[in-house]
Amino acid sequence: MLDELNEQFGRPGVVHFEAGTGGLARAVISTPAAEAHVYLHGAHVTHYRPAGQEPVLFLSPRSRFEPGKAIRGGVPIVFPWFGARAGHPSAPDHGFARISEWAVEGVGQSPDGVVSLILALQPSAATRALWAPDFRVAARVQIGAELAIALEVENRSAAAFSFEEALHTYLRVGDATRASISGLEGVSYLDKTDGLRRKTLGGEPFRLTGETDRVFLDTRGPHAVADPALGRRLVVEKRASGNTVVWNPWREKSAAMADLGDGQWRSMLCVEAANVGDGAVTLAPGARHSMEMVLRVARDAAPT
Ligand code: TA6
Repeated sequence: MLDELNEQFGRPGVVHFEAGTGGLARAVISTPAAEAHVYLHGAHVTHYRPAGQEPVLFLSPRSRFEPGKAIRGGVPIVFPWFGARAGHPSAPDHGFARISEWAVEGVGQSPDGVVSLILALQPSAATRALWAPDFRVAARVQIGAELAIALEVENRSAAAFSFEEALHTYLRVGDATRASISGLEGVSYLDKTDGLRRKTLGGEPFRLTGETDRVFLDTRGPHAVADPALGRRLVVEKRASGNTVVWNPWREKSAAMADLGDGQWRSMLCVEAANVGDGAVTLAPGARHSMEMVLRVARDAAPT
């Protein structure tokens, strides 16, 4: 399979396909602007490092890389439901997209050097056993001075369907206890650590002080994560996403996560472009919806 992928989509010195961790197939992208890894498993971006910067995405050193299992870190694609699926206790958390094998549909490079990969997921017996509608999901990953991921969902059924989605981005930070997020001031959220109670953030940038699991409502971003430990700010811009999820399991919960490991919680901060809950998307037959997240290291001064 790798030979065929390299024959059809490889670009010498820029994009090649290889067996990655666990033997899972991945695209390795290398340009003067950035490098990245994209696994066909889950269309999962696991690594993105702009030139001259530390990696921007966190990847757990204990992550599993196995068929049917989610990779812990990078940008998991959550579709067609978020979290546990109500009424289906045996359904995989966060849907089946991130544990499915996606097909490479195209690889390109623009004149300015930005590399684009298109991966697609269509129904299989495994997905139909979980979710009946006929669909096509395409992930467009663009690697350059910014990382852009667009998730386009098409309804190929004869009836409308609703879905939830998230780009469950694990940002790499030097120390989550010192980081802060701006762009959420005054935004209401559901607090999953407190019985989904609806609350409103204050007027200051949001600093995490413990386990954090919040679904922010009706926020278009952009959000900026100030990371004084690494002396940088990460900017997350969104398009067609009304929710932002912020998550860090913190000390106790992460110690119980076999694929995360002690202390790793300090190096990660999930800021997720999403459409979930009341923000779920409903598509008429033949309709499409595209949500996008653009991630970059701010060029301005180091955070205060
Ligand atoms: O996005 C936050 C969240 O829904 C948390 O509640 C936590 O479950 C996290 O996702 C990780 O989920 P996972 O299935 O990847 O362990």
